[in-house]
Amino acid sequence: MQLQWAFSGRQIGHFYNRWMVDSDQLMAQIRDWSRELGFSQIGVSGVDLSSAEPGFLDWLAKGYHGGLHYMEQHGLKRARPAELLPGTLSVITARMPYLPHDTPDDWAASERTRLGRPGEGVVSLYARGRDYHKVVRSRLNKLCERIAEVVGPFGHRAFSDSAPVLEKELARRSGEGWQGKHSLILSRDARSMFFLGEIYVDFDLAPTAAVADHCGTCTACIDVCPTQAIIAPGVVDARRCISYLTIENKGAIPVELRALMGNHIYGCDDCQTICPWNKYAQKTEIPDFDERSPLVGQQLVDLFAWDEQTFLKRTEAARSGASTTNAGCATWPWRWAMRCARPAAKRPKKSARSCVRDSISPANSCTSTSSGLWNKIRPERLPDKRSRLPFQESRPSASGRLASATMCDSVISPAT
Ligand code: B12
Ligand code: SF4
Ligand code: SF4
Repeated sequence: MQLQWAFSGRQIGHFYNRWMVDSDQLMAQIRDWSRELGFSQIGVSGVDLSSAEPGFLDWLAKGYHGGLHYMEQHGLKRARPAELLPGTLSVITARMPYLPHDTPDDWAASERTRLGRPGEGVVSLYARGRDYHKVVRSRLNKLCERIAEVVGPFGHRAFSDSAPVLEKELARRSGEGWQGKHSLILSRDARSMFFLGEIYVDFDLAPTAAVADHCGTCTACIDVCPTQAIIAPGVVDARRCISYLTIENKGAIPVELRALMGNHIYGCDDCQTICPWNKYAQKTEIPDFDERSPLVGQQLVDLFAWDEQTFLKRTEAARSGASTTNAGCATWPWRWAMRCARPAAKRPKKSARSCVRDSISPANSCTSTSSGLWNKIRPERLPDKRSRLPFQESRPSASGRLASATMCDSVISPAT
């Protein structure tokens, strides 16, 4: 569709030869393009997020960010788009579903049954495909190219968990969904299994309206959280969240939380799989989010037993772009075991066998796990030679949030 140039309606600042583009028409066009690119909704937010600042500051002041230092490093720039990228007048928000197209309808229940199999290591759904930071941002950049074809060159930057951006607040106020009691954004049509992304633009667009909260009296996510990380509706203490503990935590996992973590080895979806809205969560047609990782359904004892060669072979696909770690999947349970055994360990100096043995020793309190997870691990089955696995801390995304192979945002880096 060719856009018509007009002087009417809300108008944008960048244009060819002083002609102006009608903002409503432009938005209709952006929505069409975004659907082709795999986004399920586009919204627009203004840049004044001041009403969210006290909540954000309070969250930091209470220390709920734990070791996520990037959350405080840029101060209020996170809530002030025009300070992060001077000249920003509007923010285009987007959401991209990530459940693969062939996900069975009973996916949530079937994910929950994994939690009852203590020998299995459970990797969160969002981490089973390609690195979402790259997928979302590259598609947002394609969207920008199309916009530029119509409006001419314009100032912009695309983000998806790649810079100090208050993504949920931008999504909430632009109507991508409401903020659930688990603090994530969910909507009536997509539910919550989607990623968020934004484009900061230097022209003015009419904001889209927020939507009403539909949690009602439900408290399922709060009640199910194994570590009671949702300390109040909409407020998560990252220090207790399994996602943080398995991905971000650099030190020892607090003893009192270890047993509660069950068989989660990378991320956690419990507050989403229990959510009644998610029974009909939207799926994606984008093949990038198909399961690439060979870890789904894997037994922990087998993961521990992999030698380097097996590890390299089996994670070949995953290592070339999974949203897990560039070091490799097999290090996760190792990292976990070693954190239990050797707090603050950077590199393994012990054999796998002795690490796991230490992890499950009574002195380490791991044997108190109610799931019996550690009891299932037989140290005598593990290789006794010194580990040669590429045990390195996964390189963080530009935001430092989720591990990714490369830092995507070269413009605003170091982003957070
Ligand atoms: C830090 C972070 C984490 C931390 C902290 C989580 C958190 N809730 O803040 C940890 C490591 C624990 C984490 C985990 C996960 N994360 Co995360 N994370 C982020 C990150 C980088 C920043 C979030 C943030 O700004 N937190 C700061 C606090 C202050 O913000 P807030 O939680 O919205 O707090 C507000 C509310 O508490 C509100 N408030 C106060 N009172 C009340 C009362 C009510 C009723 C309500 C509703 C709100 C409310 O005020 C606060 C200030 O505005 C974003 C990416 C980004 N740049 O935004 C991804 C992001 C939020 N994460 C995401 C995902 C997918 C996850 C996981 C599902 C991954 C997984 N499967 O393991 C889990 C989910 C855990 C959970 N229940 O939150 C997605 C969420 C997509 C969505 N649908 O919303 C994001 C947006 C990344 C992306 N680009 O897609 N994450
Ligand atoms: S991701 Fe898991 S640990 Fe974190 S708040 Fe949700 S249920 Fe709790
Ligand atoms: S589980 Fe219930 S309270 Fe939690 S987000 Fe879903 S509807 Fe809201």
